[in-house]
Amino acid sequence: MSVFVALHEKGLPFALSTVDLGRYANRAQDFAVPSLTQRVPMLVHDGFALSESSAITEYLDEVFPATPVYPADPRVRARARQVQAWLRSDLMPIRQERSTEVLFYGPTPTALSDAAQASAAKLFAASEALLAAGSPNLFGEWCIADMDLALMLNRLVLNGDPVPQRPADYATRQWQRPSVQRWVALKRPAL
Ligand SMILES: N[C@@H](CCC(=O)N[C@@H](CS)C(=O)NCC(=O)O)C(=O)O
Repeated sequence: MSVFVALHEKGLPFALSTVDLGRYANRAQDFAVPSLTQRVPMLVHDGFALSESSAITEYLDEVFPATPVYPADPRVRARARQVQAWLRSDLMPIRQERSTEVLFYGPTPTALSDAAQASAAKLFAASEALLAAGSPNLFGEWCIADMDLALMLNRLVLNGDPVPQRPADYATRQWQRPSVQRWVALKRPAL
């Protein structure tokens, strides 16, 4: 999702090709070899293949700098990368109990476990600390880390789980962004 959103924000034309993970298409030679990691997403640009979403969005910003998706200031950019790296490596109970199916197919009635509630408390604390009162974005101008943080928060917001007002409002606003809505509106196979 973050690569798709970054490409749209940057106004770069691209073709989207889906990989059937359920049938292990990521393990087939034509994907496994260029991706190195056998994981989606993978970008192929002029014969250069790259997987891992934040590596891809950082590459895109360096090669196509006209419309950046990362902040310009080194420390603010580092903070944005910190947020992305954290969201990709922590909060596993939320990711398991509120999978992206909640976002793109509908809510689940299962209550959050204690572990997921502890992860949620950590997510809310960081979000409250990062979001200044009334700020629509994390760091002034919108950046790709806004999409990542909103996605994590919306695993809870869109499921109807309790979320403090400021992060909830932020996540709801971020979800309306046209590039994000393009991803939300993509046609998906039935579960
Ligand atoms: N941190 C990686 C996560 C990528 C990832 O977890 N991809 C999953 C699908 S969401 C995948 O390809 N799973 C297949 C597998 O690992 O075999 C990124 O941001 O690109």
